[in-house]
Amino acid sequence: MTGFAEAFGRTPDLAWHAPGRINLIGEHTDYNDGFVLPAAIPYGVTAQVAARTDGLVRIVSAQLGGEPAEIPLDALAPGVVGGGIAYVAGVVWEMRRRGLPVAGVDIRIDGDVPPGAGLSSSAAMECATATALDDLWSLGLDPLTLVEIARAAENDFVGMPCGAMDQAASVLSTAGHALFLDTRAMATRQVPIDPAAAGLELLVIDTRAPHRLVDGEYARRRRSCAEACTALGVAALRDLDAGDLPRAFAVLDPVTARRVRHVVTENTRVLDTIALLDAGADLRTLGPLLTASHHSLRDDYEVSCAELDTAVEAALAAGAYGARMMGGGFGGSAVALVDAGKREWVTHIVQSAAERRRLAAPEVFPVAPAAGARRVAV
Ligand code: GAF
Repeated sequence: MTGFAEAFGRTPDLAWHAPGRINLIGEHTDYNDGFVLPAAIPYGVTAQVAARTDGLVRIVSAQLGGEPAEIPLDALAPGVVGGGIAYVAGVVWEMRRRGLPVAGVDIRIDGDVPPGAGLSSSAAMECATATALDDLWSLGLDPLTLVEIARAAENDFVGMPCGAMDQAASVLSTAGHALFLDTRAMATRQVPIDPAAAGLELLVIDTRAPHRLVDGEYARRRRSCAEACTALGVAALRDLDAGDLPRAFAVLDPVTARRVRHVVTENTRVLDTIALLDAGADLRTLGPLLTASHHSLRDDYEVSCAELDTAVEAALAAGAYGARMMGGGFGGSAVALVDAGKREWVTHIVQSAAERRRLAAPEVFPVAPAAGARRVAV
């Protein structure tokens, strides 16, 4: 693994760590002005940075290895670099695009978010870079601006049209809380959640399913939502509620109407979850909402896959109170709410189910809501 000194022949000036995330509920709602409830996880990315005076941006990744990528600031443009490095370079590019006083810099990225698990390793890379550069250049940017910079890097430099959930979770989360985010107002509230105190655990089930067509299908879902808005005369699907669904099914083709139904019902499920948490309800009562979210993503939004469905069904059969796929879909991870003492049993049942269907063996591990981006020792 390449260290900073080995890569650049000098020591870093400072370092920031930004976490990946789980999402309790609120899937494919963030680009529809809707509600989400993610939480940071104790896995993430650290960006070590050191200022340069020659206008050169050098980037190295501990995981990718190899020689640092070297790009003169003036040459930074979408398409110039690819792979994992693009999430980092994109942040520098976006800061420059905003007219911020960007200079040359050496950046080393090191992360422990399982790659391809749908736990937002890319947002963690962007947010670690954005927060470290904000500090290095004393930009004084507020956290929401850092979220927007990270998201813009992914949208406009990398070319992935994501919403703001992952970057918001990475920057704004606090330990022991889920982050309730209204993506229209970009208003947030920290919602205390303590599964351990209730004898429960949130288990991540990384299906290790290879992502298939994720980006293309994601963009297609976004287009369907935009087309539905035009046809129904609303600014965003957030503006619809259950009473509008009969009209959606009358006006739209059946597939697009089902996409709309997912977004409308998912927003309601997030608000119902928040209501339960605010009322101090037993966390077990969240379970049916999580499972209903999965069914809606599977049947109406059609972003699940055999691996995710198998994981969710097996976790429920093993006694989970609720389980659902997370993130964009077509692979990645599910989350299950289980009795803490049942972790090994659930793992066994989930792995056996995958084996019976000749699917990759899932990795199962617990996560507790962790802190958002923070400065760490170099
Ligand atoms: C991916 C995206 F990056 C998020 O913005 C969000 O849309 C999610 O898929 C689906 O809820 O993680």
